[in-house]
Amino acid sequence: MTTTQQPQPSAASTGPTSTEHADETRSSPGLTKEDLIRRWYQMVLARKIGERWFVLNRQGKAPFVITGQGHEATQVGTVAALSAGKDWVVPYYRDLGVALALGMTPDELMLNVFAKADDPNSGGRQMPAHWSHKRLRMVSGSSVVGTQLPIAAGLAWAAKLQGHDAVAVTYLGEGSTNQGEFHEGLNFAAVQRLPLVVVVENNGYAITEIQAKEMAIADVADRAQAYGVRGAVVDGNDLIEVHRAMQIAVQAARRGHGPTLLEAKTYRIVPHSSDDDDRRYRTREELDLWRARDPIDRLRKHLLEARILTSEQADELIAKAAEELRGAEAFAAAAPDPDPASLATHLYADSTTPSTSSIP
Ligand SMILES: Cc1ncc(C[n+]2csc(CCOP(=O)(O)OP(=O)(O)O)c2C)c(N)n1
Ligand SMILES: [Mg+2]
Repeated sequence: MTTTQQPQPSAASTGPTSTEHADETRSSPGLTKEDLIRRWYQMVLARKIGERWFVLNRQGKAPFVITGQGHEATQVGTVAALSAGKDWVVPYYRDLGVALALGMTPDELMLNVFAKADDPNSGGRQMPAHWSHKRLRMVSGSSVVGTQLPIAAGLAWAAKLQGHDAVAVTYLGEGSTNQGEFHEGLNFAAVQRLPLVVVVENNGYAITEIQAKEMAIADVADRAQAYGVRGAVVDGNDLIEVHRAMQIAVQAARRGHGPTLLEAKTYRIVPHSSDDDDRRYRTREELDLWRARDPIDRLRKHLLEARILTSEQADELIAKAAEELRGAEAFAAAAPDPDPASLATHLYADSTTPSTSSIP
């Protein structure tokens, strides 16, 4: 791989400069100091859970894992602009941070990776990271990338028809924006001016393929123009920037101004999944370049410089996250497996004889 093919750090054309990151007054409307601390803690916890999932895989306790280390600012920052439990969320496999920030507990996340009976995502039936949570209005997508777009557009359409104030948000990678469903879903949402926000987590890779091999454009957000919706590019490793852009998109959707295609430039600092060896397609130097732009370190630096947190308090929060994870793992490891007798539950209709009584 040549240097020119490597993904460039942050959104070069639109991303903030490093000087701006040192600005103590940086904030986003609607994010208090307490919110910033809480969201930073969620980023730390999401990172630790993702790291732990990989260890559990290597220990043979989780046959497959897929996580989002590096994407935390995009995932937590977008959720921070949502109304949890009211807005509809259709995530994709990378979105551990979305699930956590929305309200899925560490216990529930660990039940998920161990495929336990009480896993709220699927009762242990789906692969890990195929998110679903009824109370949180998080709707299960499919492993088939891009298919979440029409589902999210449908949810936004239903909310609009029913006169609800809810928006629908869906997440996908940049590679998945080449799928037909992305275009069909976005076009329909644009025509109907649906309350939809499409968040593209652009990490520069679709498994082994770099963006230049996925599409002939630099910014996925340029595709918005073709459908007549707003497009925005944001530095996906900066929680404050992400939140600000997401808040604008969510408000536009709630006010009836239709969809936004929000592209967050970020990077996954782990392999695609536990089945992938990323040393075969990207250099360690490239990884180091992005580790130096770690979204968690970046927000920590801001919190310290703005005197919102001391480094001792930051360390205490990191220790608290480790403790919370340990407790969740112990709880989930001891939880019951699904009853084999329930194997077909939720897979087939309870009755195979269609009732005609309700057909007018
Ligand atoms: C329709 C379809 N084609 C191929 C795959 C295999 N696949 C799973 S993830 C993935 C890469 C998707 O890349 P991107 O959308 O950029 O998301 P990322 O994993 O980088 O976050 C592919 C090709 C799939 N699941 N569905
Ligand atoms: Mg990608």
